[in-house]
Amino acid sequence: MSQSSAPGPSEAQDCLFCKIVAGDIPSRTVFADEHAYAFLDIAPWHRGHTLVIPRRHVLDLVHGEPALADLAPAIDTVSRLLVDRLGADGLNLYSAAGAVAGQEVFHLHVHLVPRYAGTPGMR
Ligand code: DGP
Repeated sequence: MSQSSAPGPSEAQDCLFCKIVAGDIPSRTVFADEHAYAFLDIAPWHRGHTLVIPRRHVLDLVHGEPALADLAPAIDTVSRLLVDRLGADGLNLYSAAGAVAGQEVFHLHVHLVPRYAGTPGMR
């Protein structure tokens, strides 16, 4: 049982986050490396809420070729950067795989959400 991560042409062309990676839709860059791009979420749950995505189109954590390893260095770097620079007290890491799990944009993304003492729950 295997699934390709290669999208059909229309799937990648229509993908919001592929357009952000390509620079066709503006975003606020937090970090970038060879495999990953990190940018501020447009609707932050808390200050500094950042999305880390693979440059290549992968649907989610469980559909398509595994890509989490591509994101690991960026996740390590951005998590520490957010906490250090923003003075956060902690951080949540979250990723939805599939509409049933709450995924709304179907290009793998990891939410990094800085947390501040005295603020309410995750969303
Ligand atoms: P999810 O619900 O887990 O699929 O998260 C999708 C996130 O993507 C959501 O928190 C809002 C964010 N988002 C949607 N459209 C845009 C956009 O055009 N720019 C940015 N920066 N973030 C977006």
